[in-house]
Amino acid sequence: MSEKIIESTGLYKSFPRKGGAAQTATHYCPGCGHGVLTKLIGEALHDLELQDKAVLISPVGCAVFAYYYFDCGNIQVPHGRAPAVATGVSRATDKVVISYQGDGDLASIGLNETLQAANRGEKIAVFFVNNTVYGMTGGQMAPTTLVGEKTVTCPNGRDPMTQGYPVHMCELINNLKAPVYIERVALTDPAHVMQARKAIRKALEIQKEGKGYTFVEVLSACPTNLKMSTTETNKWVNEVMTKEYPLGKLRDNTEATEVVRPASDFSKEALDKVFGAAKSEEKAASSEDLPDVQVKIAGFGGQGVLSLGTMIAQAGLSVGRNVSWYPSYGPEQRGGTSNCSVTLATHAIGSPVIYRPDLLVAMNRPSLEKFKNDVKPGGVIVYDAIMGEVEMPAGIKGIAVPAQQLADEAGNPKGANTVMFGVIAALGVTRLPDVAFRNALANSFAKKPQLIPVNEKLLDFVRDWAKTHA
Ligand SMILES: Cc1ncc(C[n+]2csc(CCOP(=O)(O)OP(=O)(O)O)c2C)c(N)n1
Ligand code: SF4
Repeated sequence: MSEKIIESTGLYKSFPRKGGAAQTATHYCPGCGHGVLTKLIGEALHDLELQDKAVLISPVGCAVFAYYYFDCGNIQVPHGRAPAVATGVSRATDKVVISYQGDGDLASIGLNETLQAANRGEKIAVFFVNNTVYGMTGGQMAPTTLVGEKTVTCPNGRDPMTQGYPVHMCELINNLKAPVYIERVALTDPAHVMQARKAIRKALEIQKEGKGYTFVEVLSACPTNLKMSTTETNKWVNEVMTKEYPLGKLRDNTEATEVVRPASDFSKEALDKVFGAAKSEEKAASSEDLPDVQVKIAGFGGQGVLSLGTMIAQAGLSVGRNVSWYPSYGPEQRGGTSNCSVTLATHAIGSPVIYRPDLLVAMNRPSLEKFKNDVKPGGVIVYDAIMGEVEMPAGIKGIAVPAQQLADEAGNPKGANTVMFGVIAALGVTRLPDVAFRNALANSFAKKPQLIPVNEKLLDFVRDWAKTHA
């Protein structure tokens, strides 16, 4: 009698991990469904000639090392983020995209992304390993844990009164219009494995044809966390788990589905158009080739740190510089630390992150201490004089500004921020002309135009102060 043996041809021949010795066994526990599913997908990729065309997204969970096994394109992504990454790859390329996920990954931390990707009908084959627990982290309760099933986080068994009911992913997804194919299978014995094999191949064929979203849920044994033998676990899946999660095809719209969505245009020309790159290159070519200027402004939330940064960025924008403004603040509405980074450049800006500012504006002492050693040699630190004695790093010029006092003296007690803005204008570090600062003021107070002349007056007052003090 001839016997069909599933060949693991779509997998690497051996699996050397982290530069260690080559292994021919996976890292999965004996009897684990992941190992069987890996072989089935590998075999299908090979038989359908998809290895060069497929990108497999591996999750966080026991399948995190899938990229050591599948001989195709591989990406490993953060917990629950596979549908988002799969969407990107699927839309940007003509690849067959596979999202391989466990129940914690897909139905808990990644539930929203899962449903949204299914609802959008992304061209992705999702293989969902439902083993009713968080396997990798030691068997915590998962969204799919059965009522009464004991796990390390529900040692008395899942109680729906406190932990809710098991989540049925196939049925949830079957409520959405877009998916093309939905089936639930099991990996418990040869007959079920053969049915799973068919479903996997079907899902990948649909991807090969570019028809749309497919979802195959795979009931899978985790003998390690269920604390049973492989035979007992498989029996449990067949006899207990399938009562909660009935096997079978929930939808097959393959025949009725046409390939409708055109491939997205991710050509360089199209992307340049979206991001205005061509325009910015033109602008750069016609501008004076000034070096980049990087400014960091830091203080507490509520001190106008972010708006001061916005004003500097607006000043740059108004005279045709490329600018970036990059805020960073804590979760508190008020009082937490807050800073922003502003880059003014002639050419396109690659990253808004600043490590070595030319100018630091420090609104309080903790911010000054935190960032003062980052300032470039020859750079400037402007700080609020209220801090008192301050030690400057070697080669850095420090300017103490009595911001509130100057604002009061100028008859504009709410203008401490404009004082700092005026000092920055007077220093010339930003290499922006005077008109740029006036433009930014006008822009900032556009909704209260009566405040524009008041603040322009303050700007002039500060400029005079800076001539003698800075
Ligand atoms: C953002 C984040 N949260 C939590 C974790 C911890 N973590 C690692 S794997 C995992 C659960 C995986 O369970 P499942 O998706 O069911 O996969 P299995 O291991 O059972 O195959 C968790 C919570 C993490 N790595 N990252
Ligand atoms: S812990 Fe469970 S899911 Fe993870 S490899 Fe072992 S048997 Fe498989």
